[in-house]
Amino acid sequence: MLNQITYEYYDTVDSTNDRIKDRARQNADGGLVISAGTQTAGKGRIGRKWESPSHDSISTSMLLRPEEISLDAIPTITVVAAMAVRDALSRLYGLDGQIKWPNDIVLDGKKICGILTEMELKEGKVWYVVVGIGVNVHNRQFPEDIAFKATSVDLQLESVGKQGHRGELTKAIWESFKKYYNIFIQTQDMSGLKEEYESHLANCGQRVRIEAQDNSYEATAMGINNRGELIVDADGEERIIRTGEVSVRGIYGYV
Ligand code: BT5
Repeated sequence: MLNQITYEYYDTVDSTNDRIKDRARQNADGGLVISAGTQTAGKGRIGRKWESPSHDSISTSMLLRPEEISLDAIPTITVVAAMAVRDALSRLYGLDGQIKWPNDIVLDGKKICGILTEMELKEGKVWYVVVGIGVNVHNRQFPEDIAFKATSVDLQLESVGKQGHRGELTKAIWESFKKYYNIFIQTQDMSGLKEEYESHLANCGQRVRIEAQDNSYEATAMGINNRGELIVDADGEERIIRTGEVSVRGIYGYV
C-alpha cells in the first residue's frame, strides 16, 4: 500500500527518475517524490529524449517499494499512472484527456504527458520501482520535431482564459496515483480498474497500426486485459500487445 507521500523539489536535475534511483539505493522510503523545474537529460522510453524546458513543464518521479510484487506486474504500473494523470487533469481543469496505450495522455490528438517506469532488481526480486511523469503545463512552443504532436495545459485552457499550476497539478497527480495504485496493488492487476481505463482509451474499437521492430500490421484495438496489455483483433485473430514491445499509432495522425 502507498500511504505517505513526501515531496522534494529541485530547480534543475539531470532526470528526476535518476535522482529517485540514487535515493532508492540509499534506502529512501517508498512514497518519496522528486520534482524539478527543468531536466537536462529527461528520458523517454527506449533511449528517447523527453523535452522539459525551463520551468514550463512538470517533471516528477515517485519511488515505490512494492512488497512481493511479481516482475510481470511492473509494466502495469505505467498504465495505472496514466489513469492518475488523466484523472488529475479532469478534476482540476475539466480537461477530458484520452489515454494512448500504454503511456501517453492526449488532448486534441496531441501528447500532453509521457510516463516512464523503471525498476531495479536485487537478488532476483524487485528492489524498487520508479514512476516518472512529464506533463507539459506552460509550454507554448515545442521543438520542431514534436510541435505537430505536442500540447500543454495552458494551450488547452486558452479558450477559457485559464492557466495550469505546476505545484497544484503535481500534487493532484500523485493523490490520484495513490488512489488507483492502492486498488491495483491489492490484486497486482487491472481487474479493479479495467472498466474505467477502457472508457478513456484512445482508439478503442478503432483501427490502429501496430509497429513492432520486425513486423508492422493493422488491427482493431479492443481494450486491455487484466495485465494492462492491449488486446487487438488482427483480421479475426486476437493478439496481445505487451508494454514496451511495440508502438501503437492510430492510422490517422499521431493518435
Ligand atoms: C515518454 O516516452 O513519453 C516518457 C516520458 C517520461 C518523462 C518523465 S519526466 C520525469 C521523469 N524523468 C525522466 O527522465 N523521464 C520521466 P516515449 O513514449 O518514448 O516518448 C518519447 C517521445 O515523445 C519523444 O521521442 C518525442 O517524440 C516525444 N516528446 C518528447 N518530449 C515531449 C514533450 N515535452 N511533449 C510531447 N512529446 C514529447
